[in-house]
Amino acid sequence: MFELLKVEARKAVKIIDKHNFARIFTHYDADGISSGAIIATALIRKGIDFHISFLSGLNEGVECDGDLIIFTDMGSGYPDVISSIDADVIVIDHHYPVGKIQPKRDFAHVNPHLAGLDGSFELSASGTSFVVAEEMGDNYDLTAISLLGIIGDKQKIIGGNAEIIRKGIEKGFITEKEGLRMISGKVRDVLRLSLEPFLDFYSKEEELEEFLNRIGIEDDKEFDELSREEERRLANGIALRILKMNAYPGVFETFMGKKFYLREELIKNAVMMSEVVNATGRKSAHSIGFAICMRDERYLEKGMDLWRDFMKEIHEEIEKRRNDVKEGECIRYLIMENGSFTSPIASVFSRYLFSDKPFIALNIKKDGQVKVSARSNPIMAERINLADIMKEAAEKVGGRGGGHSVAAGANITADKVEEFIKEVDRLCCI
Ligand SMILES: [Mn+2]
Repeated sequence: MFELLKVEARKAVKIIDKHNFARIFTHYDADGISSGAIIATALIRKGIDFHISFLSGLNEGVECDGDLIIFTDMGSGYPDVISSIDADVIVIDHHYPVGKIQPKRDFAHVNPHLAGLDGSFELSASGTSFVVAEEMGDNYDLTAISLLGIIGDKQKIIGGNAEIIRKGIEKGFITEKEGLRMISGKVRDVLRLSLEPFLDFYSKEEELEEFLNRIGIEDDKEFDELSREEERRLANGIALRILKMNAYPGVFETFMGKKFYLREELIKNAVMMSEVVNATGRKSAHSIGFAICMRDERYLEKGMDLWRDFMKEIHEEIEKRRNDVKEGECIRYLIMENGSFTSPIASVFSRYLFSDKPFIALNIKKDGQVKVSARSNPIMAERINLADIMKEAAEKVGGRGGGHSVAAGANITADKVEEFIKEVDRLCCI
């Protein structure tokens, strides 16, 4: 199924082979960090040096040093930035391509959307990076790392993703088990801290105790050591709780069914590793997540600490902000000033607490810039494409926007917030 994508991947490898140094720029989330780690590992194995940087986006352009620039999990949405680079360039991305890239030198654009594949749900940037790595040598162990981006971007285990996981299982680097695809730890901590699913137990200790009593599971048992029968009872309890929350029913497939363990990695539970890597990115400690993906044990403990801090902060932020959500005609939105973690908050709110309309989170930063995260779900996406809406509404107020149909973003300025929201609401009503 990757044939067309592989043609472009081979073109990328040909370009790589001309160089002995690569400058990598990647996105700072779990998909971006794992994509960067996959390409970096494949380069090292070919004796090619690299220097990697983690970016939140390409809005401010990028300072390129070197003769070979590789972008992962970004680039497809910024044809002007890519076209302006005077070096060989490779873009490995799964965001919907916009405009036309006019490269100055050698160029390869490895993107599932350009190869007849679905990049929104069926192939992540990390999976696309693996397709390139596979063309570079015996890199099957990296299937495990690509799983982190698949989970981090909440993609589905179908299509290209399923194909890569199947390869990882076949080569023995990934094991698959029936069960709940959730984080590791004591049952009580997992249920309190989990964001996928979000169970709303964070400061409801008594409710949690009662919940566990009712289904007959001890709260200090290790989640990964539950018997199948216990896990089945827990799954039922969780399903009921989520249904009562008014969550989007499609959330179930992100955590029910199969769980994955990674043979060679520092963290065995794939969801846990994805979350730890994601947390390091959100806490501006990307290199720690990157080092964990590169199997450098020295950074594991620091990564776990960052994850615990991140969990605490995000749950506190959720509790603080949930009463500030406003309702428009066809959207719900939240305006924060100097808030933290705009996009994870938008994910939890849109999937679990306010799932009936597209959800827009706006974070006004001190410098007057506003980061916007927009979220919907596949049912709404049949009618409205948030990537288009973010682009159109942002451009109307002099900003930029884009992304995926169900998860998009924009950057605007603080004085335009009201006008922007009105325009987004109008576009979502059409
Ligand atoms: Mn991604």
